[in-house]
Amino acid sequence: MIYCQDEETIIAQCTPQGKGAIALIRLSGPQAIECAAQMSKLANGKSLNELPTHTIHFGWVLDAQGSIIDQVMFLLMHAPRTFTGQQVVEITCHNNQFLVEAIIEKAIQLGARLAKEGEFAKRAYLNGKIDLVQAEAINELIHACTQQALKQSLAQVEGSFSAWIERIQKELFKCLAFSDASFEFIDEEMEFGSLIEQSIATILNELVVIKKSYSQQQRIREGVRIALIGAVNAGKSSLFNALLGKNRSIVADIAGTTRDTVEAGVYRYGNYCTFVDTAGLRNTNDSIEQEGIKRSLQEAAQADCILLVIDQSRSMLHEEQRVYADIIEQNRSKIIVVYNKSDLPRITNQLFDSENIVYVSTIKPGLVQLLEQRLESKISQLLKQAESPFLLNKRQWHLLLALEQRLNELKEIMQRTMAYEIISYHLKDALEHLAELSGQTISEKGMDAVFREFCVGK
Ligand SMILES: Nc1nc2c(ncn2[C@@H]2O[C@H](COP(=O)(O)OP(=O)(O)OP(=O)(O)O)[C@@H](O)[C@H]2O)c(=O)[nH]1
Ligand SMILES: [Mg+2]
Repeated sequence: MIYCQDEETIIAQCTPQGKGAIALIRLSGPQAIECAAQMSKLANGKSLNELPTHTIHFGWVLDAQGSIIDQVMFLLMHAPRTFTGQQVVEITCHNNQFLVEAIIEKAIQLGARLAKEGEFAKRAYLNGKIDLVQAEAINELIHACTQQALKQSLAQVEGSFSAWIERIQKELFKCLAFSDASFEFIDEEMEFGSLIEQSIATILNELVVIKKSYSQQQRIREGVRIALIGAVNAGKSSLFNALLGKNRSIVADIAGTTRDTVEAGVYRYGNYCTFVDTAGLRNTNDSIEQEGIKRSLQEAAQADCILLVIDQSRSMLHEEQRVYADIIEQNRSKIIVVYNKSDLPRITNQLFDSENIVYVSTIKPGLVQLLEQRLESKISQLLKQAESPFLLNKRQWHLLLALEQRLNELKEIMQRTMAYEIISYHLKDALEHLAELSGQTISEKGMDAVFREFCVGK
């Protein structure tokens, strides 16, 4: 454990900037309490220097002339039982940017410096309060856009992934012990070999499960993307507005009203959903409209879910039928066919399986709700597919791939030879990868790359 005794004292606002009732400012470092003591006056007449740890005090932050900057609460925490493992004072003040800045400025005058991105978490990691995987999970937790991401990142903050790494580490150490022991116990060589092979096979199976859903985890992380596509005038923008509950996109009975994609995000069904309205599909010589249509098709390809909106009150052109059939064919698992304008008599032939069609009308609100129910179940189905024991980031993903590659190599080697020097060498190599995953051996550069992802104040 590296204890950051020589670190400077750092300060930052931990709550987001902007108006609100209160803001939280955190000071961490060897001089944190001294610094807070010098800039404060407490209602109990005492100094923060002389008070016991993990106590809260009402008081004021004072400027150089001794005038009050703000009325605040001080949360006093002595090392090492703090988030960073250092001396920490958290100041809860009124959330006005001038006040927050004046308090931070005062601390800087007294010797603190502004914290960099993720610096508090980095100190927590360096002081052994959390491992790297937990630090990354804290960042995920802050940015979680779906309930599932929140649940999984919270579990990772609590150490679920770290516990998995530790278990695999133990298993590999056990293999290494068998491998090394076989130098001395030649008679047991075969038995040791098969024990190692069994362990490697079990770990590889676990890796397959963890890896399986990685490509779909983006949805868990960032929410789902729902694109509305279809012919001009089908009512895509009307539906987009109805789903959002606000008039975000322009609606008109002029074909080709929407010429570029318009997107808006909302929290719905426990997830962050980005709805994307697109330019209507039709044959046109207008180059701007053509570009819009190209973008619509790109959106459809990228979306997690497509609402193919069809005006059921008019007949469908042959060309249209062909385009829709293609879109459905290519996106079968993620499409919902929406027959809009069902307040009007139905003219369009039922082209598709009836269970895939939802009849809506944007001027009859109850009918949009039917689509919302369908969407909700589609999204939960999509997120279920993406479920995995852990939520991995790119760094962890690449290290797991490297680990898998090494274990596969080892498996192959063991089929050819039982040369234990070689087996031990590969096991040590795999263990090094695991150590890098949990941050036990990560380089300064790698560590900086991890914490740069964090915001200031975390
Ligand atoms: N009767 C009826 N009219 C609708 C309904 N939904 C939309 N409309 C009308 O259909 C016309 C086209 O609606 P938009 O929402 O602009 O259609 P769009 O698909 O976005 O059209 P483009 O942007 O041109 O591709 C407007 O006059 C709407 O008022 C509906 O459910 N019933
Ligand atoms: Mg439109």
